Amino acid sequence: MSKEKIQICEDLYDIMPPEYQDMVENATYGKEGRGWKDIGESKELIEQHSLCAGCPEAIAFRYVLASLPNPENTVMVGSTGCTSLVFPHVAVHNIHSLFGNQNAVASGLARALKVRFPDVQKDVVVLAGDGATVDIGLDMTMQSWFRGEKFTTICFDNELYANTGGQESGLMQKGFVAKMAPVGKLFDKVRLPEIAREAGCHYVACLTVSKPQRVEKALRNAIFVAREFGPTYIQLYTPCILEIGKQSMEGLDEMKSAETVGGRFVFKEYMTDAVKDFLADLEAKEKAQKKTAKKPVTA
Ligand SMILES: Cc1ncc(C[n+]2csc(CCOP(=O)(O)OP(=O)(O)O)c2C)c(N)n1
Ligand code: SF4
Ligand SMILES: [Mg+2]
Repeated sequence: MSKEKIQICEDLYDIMPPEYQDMVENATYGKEGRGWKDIGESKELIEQHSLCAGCPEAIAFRYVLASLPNPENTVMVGSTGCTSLVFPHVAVHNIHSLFGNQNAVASGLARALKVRFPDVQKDVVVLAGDGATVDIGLDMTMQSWFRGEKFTTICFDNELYANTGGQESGLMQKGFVAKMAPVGKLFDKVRLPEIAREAGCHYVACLTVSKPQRVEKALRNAIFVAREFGPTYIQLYTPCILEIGKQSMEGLDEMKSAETVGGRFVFKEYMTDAVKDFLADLEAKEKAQKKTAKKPVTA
């Protein structure tokens, strides 16, 4: 990796916003082993956001961006919703697709990038809400999995259509009453992680964003597996604090309670046997690399 992609042309340097200058000077592009721990020291990849204060989608975005193994060669595909408010502030190539079409767009993109850049590893990552992934976009989501497309799909699951004021989504929990769904959800939450596994995803993880290292691990696993094997899926619980009536500081507590035993978001991971071996191998290699890096240099 290198900082080449985000360098500012010398003649324009002084008129660029100070935030951008700061990003270029302090970016972790090119840094070996960059990850969620860099958040706080570097504003790289996301400068600010226009979500509600305290919205867990914001921190989820930061963890995802910080964990991308190859940000300068990654293209993210988004869809309409609260998530799409963040993309304009993100320093990673991204496409805003028509609501629900994200996995169809990503399929074409991943194939085109392979043809155009046969010698460069390009990662395509879809990031969309539950309404886009499961309801209106379910056909596109499933068909991309059936076809074995080599990219990662991330769903920010806040269990409703937040951006349009709170309509019911397939991932909404049974009985929940939203502002625009007064009857209450009549059916159980759709089991999308299990559907993903059965529709051909090689690696699936479902978790909250309360533990950044876990998000980082799941995302990197998903991206590495997508490169080698085929589709991968990550479902992250990012509660809409506005809809569930929580204060800006209460999102973390909500996620922690949803991931305790018996909760809707107890951590789960599915993978094929081949992927299990692949990830174990990868972990062993990473450990060996870290060990070598730690060895003192002797004269
Ligand atoms: C083709 C199309 N249909 C419907 C909409 C209206 N719309 C915008 S955002 C949205 C819901 C988004 O919900 P979700 O995907 O769960 O994302 P969230 O806002 O909850 O993060 C809808 C239905 C649209 N913009 N385009
Ligand atoms: S409406 Fe909900 S999901 Fe959207 S930004 Fe606000 S808190 Fe987040
Ligand atoms: Mg939603």
